[in-house]
Amino acid sequence: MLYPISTMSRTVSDLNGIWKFMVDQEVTPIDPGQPLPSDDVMAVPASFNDQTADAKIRSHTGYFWYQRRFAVADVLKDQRLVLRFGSATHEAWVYLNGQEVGHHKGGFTPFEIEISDDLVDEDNLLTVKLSNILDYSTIPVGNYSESQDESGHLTRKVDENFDFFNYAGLNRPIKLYSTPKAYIEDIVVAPAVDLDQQRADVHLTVKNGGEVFDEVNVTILDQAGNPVATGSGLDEHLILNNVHLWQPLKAYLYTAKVTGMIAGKVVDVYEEPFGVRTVQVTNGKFLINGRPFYFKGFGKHEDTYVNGKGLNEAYNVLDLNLMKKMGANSFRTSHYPYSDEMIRLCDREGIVVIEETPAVGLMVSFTFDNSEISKPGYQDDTWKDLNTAAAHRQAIHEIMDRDKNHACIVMWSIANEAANYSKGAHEYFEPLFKLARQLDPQKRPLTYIDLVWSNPQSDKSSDLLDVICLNRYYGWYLDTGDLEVSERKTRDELKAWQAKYPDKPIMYTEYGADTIPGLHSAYDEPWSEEFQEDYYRMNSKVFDEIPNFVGEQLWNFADFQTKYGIQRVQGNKKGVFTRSREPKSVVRYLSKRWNSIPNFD
Ligand code: BDP
Repeated sequence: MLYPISTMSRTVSDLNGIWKFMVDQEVTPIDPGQPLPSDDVMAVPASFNDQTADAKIRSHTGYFWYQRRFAVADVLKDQRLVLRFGSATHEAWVYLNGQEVGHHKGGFTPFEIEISDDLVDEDNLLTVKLSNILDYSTIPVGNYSESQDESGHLTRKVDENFDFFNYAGLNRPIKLYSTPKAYIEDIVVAPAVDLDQQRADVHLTVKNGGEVFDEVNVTILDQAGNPVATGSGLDEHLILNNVHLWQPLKAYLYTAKVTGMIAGKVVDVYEEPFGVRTVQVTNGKFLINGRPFYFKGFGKHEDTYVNGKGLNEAYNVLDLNLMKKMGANSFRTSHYPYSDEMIRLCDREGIVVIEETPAVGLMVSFTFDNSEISKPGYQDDTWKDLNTAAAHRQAIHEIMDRDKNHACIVMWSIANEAANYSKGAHEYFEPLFKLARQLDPQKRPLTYIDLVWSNPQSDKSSDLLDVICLNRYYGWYLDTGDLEVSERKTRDELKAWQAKYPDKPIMYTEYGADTIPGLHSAYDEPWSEEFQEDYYRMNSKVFDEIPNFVGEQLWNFADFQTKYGIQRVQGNKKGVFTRSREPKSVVRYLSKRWNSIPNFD
């Protein structure tokens, strides 16, 4: 799927702004062809939850509606017109002038609807019904229940099986774009690089949609806009000599300019930026451009005040600037694919990304008692009760479709903290890994992220992973406050992983301690800023002893909102920045450490 851009053959209009909004009480049926019977409004893109002063609307679970009007300029009427939702969380039914024109399930990936035939001349009514229901068939996974009071009123409830607020709505931009009737539908860029010869063979595949071009030309432009290679056809190999590599924190982007022609005339033009780099896992190292790379950075969230999970580009820019200042080079899109805009920004800024599917909460019976888990044949109900495989496959398809060309993405995470320790995990994950390997034109490494109970003995499917990625909270959830015992456990476990898989790189994808900014303790107690620093120092010390250790991504970049809970104080406080991005004192320690660790060994 191509990102909507304007070129000499394409226009993009923005349908963001203020939309009508209404929570569906499921009492009177809503007619999508009529003005919504509501005076409420919501800004788009943004989650609806934190834009309201009404607690009931904020926590509404079920269905809700958005609506706006738009007109299309006459000059565009003979064009192919496409409505593009950057995301609609989590399920959407789209109506144009009262007719259902599209449906999509999955809250973190874009979808498009061709609407050329459904438009009326002057004033089009666009109505979107959404649902924020999550259950055992969706990713993320939610514990869903319904109850009815005496008057028959239905209450729906989602108890999130994950640790972030279930922000929903039209979270990402809504655009209306035009293409000609013969159009470039997709471009796949797969560069094969000969590092010694500084040469890249860029395999470009172009998909022609609608009417058929009789000629397709491809030009690769360098970063200054000069043509450096040309070719023609839908399936081309273009050679770049003296290739400029895309490097972590030193991005270099080429542009593939594709032109579709009919009868000697240019019909459609699209420009796809791309970087050239190699990614490889070998001998316990993670190589980027042939050199052992060390990940320094974060697990993050799309989470800001008021916008919720809505696109917030100023925060995106600030976050990357704060990362760079700290000497960080990477983050994981925990626990869902982030916006197109963020991924494109990372391409430009040279930030290395591990992109995760929305598969979080694939574990139905979490317990802090792990006495049974390491026994061979351990099984809980997860893989019997969950029915997520179809949604998971769809998410992998959609992520690859959207993000396959991005140089910044160096690895895909298939899931976060699933019950990999339970019998049935291998059967569940094997086909998904196979699918991802088959779909990725750049053949990036694959991983999933392991919960603490998935250890070298208990993890049933770690053989599928290219990199062992661990979320560990020794000293926080386990042996709280005891950093001596935690240091020993951290070391023992990392050594055990390394012994089990001497050729697989190992990294931490989460480790952290909730910290209230401004809370100090002469005894370095948990929740204090002192403890947070001690905790990170302990972990750093052990990391530096493990030969195959290739990276540290801490939890979390910033404090973020969650559901209520006795362990949460207006959200998760493991951020090294507050939710408004003020640094906690540990940022000084981490900046010093990361600025002194090179990106490459
Ligand atoms: C891990 C989860 C993450 C949580 C974190 C925590 O992957 O989403 O926020 O723990 O508890 O289990 O802080």
